[in-house]
Amino acid sequence: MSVVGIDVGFQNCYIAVARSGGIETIVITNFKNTVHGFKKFHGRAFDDPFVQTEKPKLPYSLHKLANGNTGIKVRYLDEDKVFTAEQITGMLLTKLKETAESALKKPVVDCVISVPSFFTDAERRSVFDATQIAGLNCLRLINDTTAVALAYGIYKQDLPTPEEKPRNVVFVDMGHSSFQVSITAFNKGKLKVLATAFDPYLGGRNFDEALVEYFCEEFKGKYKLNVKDNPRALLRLHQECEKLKKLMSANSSDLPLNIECFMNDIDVSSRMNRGHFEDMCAQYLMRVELPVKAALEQSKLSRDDIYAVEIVGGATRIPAIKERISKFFCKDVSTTLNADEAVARGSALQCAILSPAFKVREFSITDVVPFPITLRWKSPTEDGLGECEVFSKNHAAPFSKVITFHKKEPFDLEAFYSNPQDLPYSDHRIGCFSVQNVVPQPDGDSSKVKVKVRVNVHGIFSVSSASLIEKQKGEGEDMQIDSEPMVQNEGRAEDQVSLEVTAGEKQDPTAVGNKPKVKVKSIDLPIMAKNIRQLDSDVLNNFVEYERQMIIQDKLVKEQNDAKNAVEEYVYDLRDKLCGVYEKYITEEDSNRLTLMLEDTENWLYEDGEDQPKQVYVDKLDALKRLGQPIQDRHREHEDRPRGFEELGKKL
Ligand code: ATP
Ligand code: K
Ligand code: MG
Repeated sequence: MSVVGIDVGFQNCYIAVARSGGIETIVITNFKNTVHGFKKFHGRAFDDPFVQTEKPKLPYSLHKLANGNTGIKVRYLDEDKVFTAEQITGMLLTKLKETAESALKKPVVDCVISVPSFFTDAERRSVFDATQIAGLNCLRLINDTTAVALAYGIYKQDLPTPEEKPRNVVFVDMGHSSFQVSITAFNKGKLKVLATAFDPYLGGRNFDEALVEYFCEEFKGKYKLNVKDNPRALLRLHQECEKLKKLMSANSSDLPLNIECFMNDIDVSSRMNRGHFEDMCAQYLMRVELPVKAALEQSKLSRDDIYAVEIVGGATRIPAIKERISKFFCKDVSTTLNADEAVARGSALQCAILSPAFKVREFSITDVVPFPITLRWKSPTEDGLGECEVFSKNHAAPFSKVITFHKKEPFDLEAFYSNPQDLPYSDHRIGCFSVQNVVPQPDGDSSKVKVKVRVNVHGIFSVSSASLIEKQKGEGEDMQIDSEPMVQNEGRAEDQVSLEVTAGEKQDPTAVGNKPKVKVKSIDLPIMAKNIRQLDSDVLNNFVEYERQMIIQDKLVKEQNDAKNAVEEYVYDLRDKLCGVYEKYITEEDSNRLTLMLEDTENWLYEDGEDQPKQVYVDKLDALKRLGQPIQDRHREHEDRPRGFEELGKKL
């Protein structure tokens, strides 16, 4: 079984595999010519402003799904069909999986997939569903910058011991669509993310778009061309601008932009240089400092505490971006890691660590919660609502907490992100978790209900379990329940359980302390999750089945094509040989008859034989071979004869 890491980028995808010799990148895809740019439609409502601004720029159309989410229309088997984001990413992952399998000649099932650190619960659940559709076993959704941190730290021999002051490293990843910063503390055998900050809408594409805008304006005046009305020309301009942007990273002099037959048979040309480009992009360059600054502030470190600033991601090659980061930290940026592959390589390393099938040095990862999470419930207080922030920003994750409620009946816990303005999109709901079967105590009093909330290894939130604590006879009313230091392990990742938080109707300030443990009986309560932004299991199962059918269908289409091509090849091959090497081994009459038949077959392939079941081609090929084979045999016999004599001669 292979152990792989997958970086699904907005523009580029990488798969890396862990082998005994180290990590190797095996698959690289670039979406330019296919459906691309759908990464940010996961968990997004169709009406989301981002979706609406993207819509006109895409080479495919978007549709509102029944649940309000974004559907993507693509052509499949000569038909237009609307797929969910999960299905589209599922198809992409299937392709990556197949490509990796044929490269490795081994099945690929276990994997770790990277996601941006700012991905919300809905986005993570959606990507996770996509992995299921592709038949992958995703051991972890890892944050991009955390994967990079692992790739950086695992081979370092000189990290401080656990007792020493950690080594703090800043990781910066600017890709095509987004910008992420993390600050991570390393000690031997472990890393702890201290803070993450991001601009989910700042990436290389903004710089391409600035150039496109500029040249569209220029060509309007200079050539009277309305480029925006011509999607094909606009796409070409985009590609040329991206090339120009990359050239400007290496070259500060004036550079030409020439596109022949650009539009209406007109050749266009212009020039650009780095200085001008930077002026044009000032509004984007200004935004570079914000997340960098925010991350440093949140980490509570000073610049002097930073050991290195490591940059990855294609867009960090823009000199002005490097300069800004370097200036902020008063330090040169480092490029220790492969800027394009680091995310996939780190993910593969994490997969190797989590997979029981692979032996690798242990390295513990503590990540963070990107956005604070609050629970809300009905309560008979003044405003009728109780509220508690269960995870603060940059809280360690994965992590579980136990909260105690005092309730007489079943209740709902509404989970949402505390600060809607921080989110990459406007919907701050996470879901609603109903704690069921809650009853009062026999004496009519409220029952203590212990609820466990958790952010798991994928960064997904849930109310994971609940139990009702039955009062035992003779126990005092204000009985305290001690926090139970139950440490659960998920995979081999570190998982922690915090002390108890008390929240509920009776606002008793339950001191969490070292009170003696009392014997209690606890009853597990069922939890029903509602409005979770995840596919229902039957919908997911349908998608899994549909994807399986598509894989079978694709295989059938491929086999059919192969069978058809085999007939075509045989026709050409035999016809050539009939006038060549086979000429001596067939009568003229037979040769003419066969040539005619080959011609008929060729015509048939373009007409009735254009689209036939595989077996029809197989039969056709067999029929031709029955005629061709004897000629080939006579030819071979003759060819072999002299050699046969030679062999015989040697023996004699
Ligand atoms: P994301 O991380 O946003 O999902 P991604 O992972 O696909 O996107 P990367 O592959 O890291 O993105 O980077 C692609 C971006 O980097 C593109 O915008 C590309 O034009 C840009 N890029 C690559 N090389 C250079 C260069 N030499 N100079 C400037 N930009 C570059
Ligand atoms: K990438
Ligand atoms: Mg990326």
